[in-house]
Amino acid sequence: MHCTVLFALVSDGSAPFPQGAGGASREVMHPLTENILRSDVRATARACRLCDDRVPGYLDLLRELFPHTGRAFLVGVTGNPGAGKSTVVDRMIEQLRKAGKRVAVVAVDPTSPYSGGAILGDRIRMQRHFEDPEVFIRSVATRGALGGLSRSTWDVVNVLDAWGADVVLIETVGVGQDELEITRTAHSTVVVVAPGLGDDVQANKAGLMECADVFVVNKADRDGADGTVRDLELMIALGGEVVAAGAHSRGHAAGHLDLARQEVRFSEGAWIPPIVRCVATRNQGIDDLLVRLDEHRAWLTSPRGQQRLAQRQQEQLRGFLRETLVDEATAALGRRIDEAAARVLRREVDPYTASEELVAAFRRG
Ligand SMILES: Nc1nc2c(ncn2[C@@H]2O[C@H](COP(=O)(O)OP(=O)(O)OP(=O)(O)O)[C@@H](O)[C@H]2O)c(=O)[nH]1
Ligand SMILES: [Mg+2]
Repeated sequence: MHCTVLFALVSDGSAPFPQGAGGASREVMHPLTENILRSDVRATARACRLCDDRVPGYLDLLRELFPHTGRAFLVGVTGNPGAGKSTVVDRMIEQLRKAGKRVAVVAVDPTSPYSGGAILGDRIRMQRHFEDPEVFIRSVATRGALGGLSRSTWDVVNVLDAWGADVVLIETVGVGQDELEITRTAHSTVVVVAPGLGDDVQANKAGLMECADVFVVNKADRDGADGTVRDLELMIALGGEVVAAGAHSRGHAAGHLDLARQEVRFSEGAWIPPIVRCVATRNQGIDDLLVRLDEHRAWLTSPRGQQRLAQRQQEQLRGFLRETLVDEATAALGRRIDEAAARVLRREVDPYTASEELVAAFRRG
């Protein structure tokens, strides 16, 4: 299939996301801001490092950049370890570059034991793009207690948005709460599944699978791809209501899905995740994937899509708030937290009362 659409919505400037005001009224304070806005790659890389390490002043930089963000289309690419996410991302970069788009990739480095060394592999795979000044590839490391992974990722995404990325691809392994949070807050989420992982489809239904705006059944050159597509169709259908038998057509955002001649109807205006077969290693199906993402991006402008964007924003802000509150409370309470834990251990107080007392102490300041 030849791809004709390729993010038309990106290029015609009619992005469904509220745009920044341009920040003209504020005096530029941070030395990096101007260079990032001029798309200087070195300044952008430096800003990412400042955000990673939370070097004092990094928040001022992010505040200054914010009015210049909101233009990039943020696409999460997630899925089980080894499903082919990086290969898909690599091909997406290639296609988007052909269409003249500026692309950023944020690879969220998992500490998961499945994926030791994944980033090195990713780097080698994406090596050919490193020379291209219109492609920016960055990994975000999991740093345990030092700030949330989700926050760090969004800090970097915002820097890359300000740098001028048309599309930011965020690769995460779909395990762990943080990663799900990241995935849920992208504009569109691609869940990559490989054949032979049928049980995983079931196991992950509650978390990962619910995030999907588009499914990719990758490694379609392998046995079992049809079965995986059927499993996914079934799973998607469970979200709808079977209303009639005998329908043949299969629409994406059309409000119905034909499943073994059972027509399944979805609520008005709902987005039904399409399933795209890919052989990423052979560059098959990637153009179709980009078309589906384009469609999803268009859907985001619909009333239901706008609701989804609002929900995304609420979730993201709640996450930021949670983190800010915890950081502030932890810093303010200092040793009192450990002291309270010791008292609970000695059974002098129950943990419920202890945490209420800590909150009260924090409130008193
Ligand atoms: N047969 C086949 N192999 C593929 C395909 N796509 C990727 N692979 C191979 O699958 C392996 C894993 O691919 P990656 O792209 O690293 O997968 P990933 O999901 O990014 O892996 P992690 O980041 O480690 O979770 C590599 O050896 C790829 O060459 C495909 O379409 N067909
Ligand atoms: Mg990978």
